[in-house]
Amino acid sequence: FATSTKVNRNSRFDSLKTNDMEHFKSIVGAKGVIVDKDELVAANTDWMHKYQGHSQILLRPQTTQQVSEIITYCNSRNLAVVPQGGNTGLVGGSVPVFDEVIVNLGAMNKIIEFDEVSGILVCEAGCILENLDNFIGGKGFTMPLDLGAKGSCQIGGNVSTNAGGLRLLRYGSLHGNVLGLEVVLADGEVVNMLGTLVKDNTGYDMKQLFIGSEGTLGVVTKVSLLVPAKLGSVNTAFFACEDYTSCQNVLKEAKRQLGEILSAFEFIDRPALDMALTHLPGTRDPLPQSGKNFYLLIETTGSNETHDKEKLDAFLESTMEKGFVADGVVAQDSTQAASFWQIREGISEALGKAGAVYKYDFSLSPEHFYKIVEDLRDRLGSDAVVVGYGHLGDGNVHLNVSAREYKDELLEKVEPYVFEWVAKHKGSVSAEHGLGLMKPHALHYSKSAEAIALMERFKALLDPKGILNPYKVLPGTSKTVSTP
Ligand code: FAD
Ligand code: 2HG
Ligand code: ZN
Repeated sequence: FATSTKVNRNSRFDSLKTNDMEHFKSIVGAKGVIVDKDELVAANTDWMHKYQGHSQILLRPQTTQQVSEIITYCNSRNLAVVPQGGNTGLVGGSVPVFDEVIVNLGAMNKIIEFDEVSGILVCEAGCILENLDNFIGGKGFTMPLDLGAKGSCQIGGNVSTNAGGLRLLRYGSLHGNVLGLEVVLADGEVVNMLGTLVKDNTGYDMKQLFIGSEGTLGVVTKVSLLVPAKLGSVNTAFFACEDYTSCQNVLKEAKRQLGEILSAFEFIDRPALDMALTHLPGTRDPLPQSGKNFYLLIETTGSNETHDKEKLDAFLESTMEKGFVADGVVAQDSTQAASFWQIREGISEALGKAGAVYKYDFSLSPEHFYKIVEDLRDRLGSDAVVVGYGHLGDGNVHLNVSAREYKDELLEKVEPYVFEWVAKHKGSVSAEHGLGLMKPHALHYSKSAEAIALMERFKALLDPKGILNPYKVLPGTSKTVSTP
């Protein structure tokens, strides 16, 4: 295990006692209190196997009332808590750092209601994203977000990280799609903000504070969402480009030529493609003859198959004529389309198989999106493989550094270099994965000292004892750090 953030256990928190176990059993029943070693190892370990906590207990509440009773008790006993969903987070936020009580929402997985006219879904926080998509898919709708972790991540985790994903370009962020939340605060109070209205300007929009707060301000127990209609015509293409400037030109053209049917615009550089081809069984290079360094996965979603397919074919032709695209293929069926997506969605898994990986998730202007990858590659030379991929349509680059093993000397060459680079070019040190345990110390690269101080005031107001997901998100030292 290798973490870049070193923190000390806060002595303000008490440790778990036998009496606590008994009390938790009285709330969630014996079945809801997990102390099995294997289950605890899994819940203490993050998806990358990079962060590991030492919690002795995992609780599985089945109702909001139980969550409230758990949190009320933990607050009174000074026991720190980690809210946990599918544990697919990529910044060490979903696992304990020390012995925090893990509260996993997985047993709260009921769909409460779905309105087939408005497309408004209300469900419990522990519903798995893919299950929700399958449920509403049968009724002609689709979830507004899609990501590689859809088979395990929970909607409460998605909301708490403000997950972006592969179709944000089309459907927008959860700050727009979430209509309401039910949240349990650090003192156990249940706050009902579970509105089901698209428009509601009555007072402050308090739910927004919890979207992306990574479990530090409250436990999300229910979610209400506006979901779009599932359209019948989906077309997918894989393009190869000579250079990065061409990729930008293709994006400019896509916005105009594909316009309202554009649903994904994903970028993959050659080393990222090679990672997938090397480590994911069954993958094949979609354009084996091209041998280029830059690839784009473009998807359209619309309602008229003939019209949409014609548009995408014409788009490929015109971007090739203009010299922006060197080679391209439009998927002939859903199997071929799935094979393109398997590559794009599988890059994280492939990197995990390749060895140690340092992950960065930056927002940058299109001009700087790839420059950071090139600069870091030059800087590291043969010390590591630097790959670049991500959501080019949203200006979100996933810069990953792959090495045989975790080494402090390598990390010191990467950080703070990349954070300083991003700050200098007015980007964000986290576009979508959040800060978790990995990046609280880097928050100041993207937010002013005043903004961080205001965040700390909200935290102190909502969680005065700091029991909710301690050591995560906020640096706790904002008064001493200076803005870049
Ligand atoms: P967890 O990992 O369990 O938790 C994440 C954070 O939310 C933690 O801080 C946790 O404390 C908190 N939390 C979880 N549930 C609750 C709750 N009910 N109430 C309060 N706090 C809670 N992210 C993107 O944005 N875009 C992507 O494209 C994307 N792709 C991914 C692909 C893969 C293969 C993987 C492994 C991850 C990917 N992610 C992506 C990371 C992403 O953050 C998560 O997959 C997802 O949003 C987390 O949901 P989860 O249920 O697993 O939450
Ligand atoms: C993606 O877009 C995810 O595939 C994961 O956000 C990115 O692993 C990563 O760095
Ligand atoms: Zn992503």
